[in-house]
Amino acid sequence: MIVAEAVGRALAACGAGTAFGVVGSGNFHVTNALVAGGVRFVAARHEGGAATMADAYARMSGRVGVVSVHQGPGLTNALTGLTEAAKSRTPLIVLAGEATDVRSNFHIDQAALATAVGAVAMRVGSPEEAVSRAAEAYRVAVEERRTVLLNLPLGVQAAPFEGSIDVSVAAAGSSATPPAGPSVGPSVAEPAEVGELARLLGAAERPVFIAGRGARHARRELEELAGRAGALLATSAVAKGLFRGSPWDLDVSGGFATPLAAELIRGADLVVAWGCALNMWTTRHGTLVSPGAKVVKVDLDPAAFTAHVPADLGVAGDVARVAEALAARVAPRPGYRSPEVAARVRAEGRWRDVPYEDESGGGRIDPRTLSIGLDDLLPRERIVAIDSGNFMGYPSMFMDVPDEGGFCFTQAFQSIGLGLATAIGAAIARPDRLPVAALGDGGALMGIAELETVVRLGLPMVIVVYDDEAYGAEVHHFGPHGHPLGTVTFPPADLAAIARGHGCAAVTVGGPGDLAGVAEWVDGPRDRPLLVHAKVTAEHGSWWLEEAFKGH
Ligand SMILES: Cc1ncc(C[n+]2csc(CCOP(=O)(O)OP(=O)(O)O)c2C)c(N)n1
Ligand SMILES: [Mg+2]
Repeated sequence: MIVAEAVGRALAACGAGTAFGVVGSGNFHVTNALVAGGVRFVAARHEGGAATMADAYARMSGRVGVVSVHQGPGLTNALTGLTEAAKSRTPLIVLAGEATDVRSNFHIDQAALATAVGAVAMRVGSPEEAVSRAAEAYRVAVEERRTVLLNLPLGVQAAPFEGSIDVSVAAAGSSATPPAGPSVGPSVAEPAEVGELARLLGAAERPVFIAGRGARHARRELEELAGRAGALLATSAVAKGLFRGSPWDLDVSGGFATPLAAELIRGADLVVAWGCALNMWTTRHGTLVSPGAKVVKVDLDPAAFTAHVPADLGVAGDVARVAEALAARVAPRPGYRSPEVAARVRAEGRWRDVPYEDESGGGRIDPRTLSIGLDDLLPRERIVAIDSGNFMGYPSMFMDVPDEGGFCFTQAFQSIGLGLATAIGAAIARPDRLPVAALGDGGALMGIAELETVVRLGLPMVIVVYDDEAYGAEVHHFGPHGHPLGTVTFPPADLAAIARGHGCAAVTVGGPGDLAGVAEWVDGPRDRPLLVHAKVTAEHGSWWLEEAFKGH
């Protein structure tokens, strides 16, 4: 066995989930060893796609994602996706060949590159540390929720490996730092802050809980506590769906919030953010939190307490455990949960309940009508992935998801072009659900290298392209000021024909009547992915986009 094989075998033995990559000479042996160790490998067509697939897979499966790339350009191609993962604290391991000879065409400072985008850089520096480094990379990914680059120098990779692949011994012997937080460590010791939060919950008339990424595992505990405290429930965009089915679910807080959700959150006298930093998106630049409201944050990372909308009280700990500890200490009270509020949530709690004037016409469909139509047609058991751009709010707001495992939102780096690969990774994590990718024409064409991957893997995916023949975000940003728009507008492209060329089914939608083609696919064998090329109306920009531009 050579070192590359030992690393692959060791990661497989650690329990690594699916691996994604583009194989070249520098990651050939390590990838094959992963496969020999029982890890599924998905070949992407671009390393950027592989990184995003692994990120989405890890988010939706709860397992460590692995990315396998060639040295140099293999890694640079992956960088945007890796940055998104690192910013989102996704547990990911990137295996990269490394040309350490500065005269090599493939040479770059890979460790510096990883560090620059927020990932952790490690290296297998000798055959002796092949297994211990792999085990340490795995531990840091899981326990510290980091994206870890494990560099595999070409010379070391090829050297013979004599040791054993016992990762339990290797992990115990590594110079590991302690785990990052109580989700993997001891239980919450009920610090004074828990008592103070119990007091605040016991006194609040109109409490609202906003759950973020750090609360996606804690629905039961949060619903139990919210029930006692009379709290209404909302989420950040990444945790969309967490409280689906609860009569007190306000859905997403922030730019995507319904008018009713915005009104009720603004009316809160206590906002408790659970694993949620209350950033500008979740709070509309702070305006959703009333100046008179007390703000509490419960988070593994105390740095969150002062970030964005600052907390009056911070409780360090795992969300589920803190909520559990509190439930025993809060006496049941009605709080915000009046019959009037219940009736309003029933009647106005979803975007599709909000009246609007359908602007479809002239061979183009109103993106709201498109999204509602798809919401009606597509099976409920779905997993929705959204790219970035002006269009992004339409599917986020009008397409329902069954729970927090039904929405995958890779938006921490705000890159366009990640949507299709996000949907692939999510689909692999949740084969029981219909994957839906919602893309703009710009993001779709940027990420289109992976369309072949969707077809090759036989994923029953619905890819919806909101085509305005433009970088709509830029058009609506600069157009109103009279700037020339030639750099951000494009001639029509026949995306349906491109999709058919790859082996997809495709339907072009220029009005509500054309959605019949989607219904036909849904009722058929679904043996090929479907691309819905929707020519959307684009007279004006979206309200969430105006929010976005305030943050530039
Ligand atoms: C990688 C990357 N390049 C450029 C941008 C700037 N940008 C933000 S939205 C956008 C337009 C996206 O166009 P499209 O996917 O068609 O969506 P639309 O805005 O038209 O709805 C661009 C270029 C970005 N966020 N990420
Ligand atoms: Mg566009």
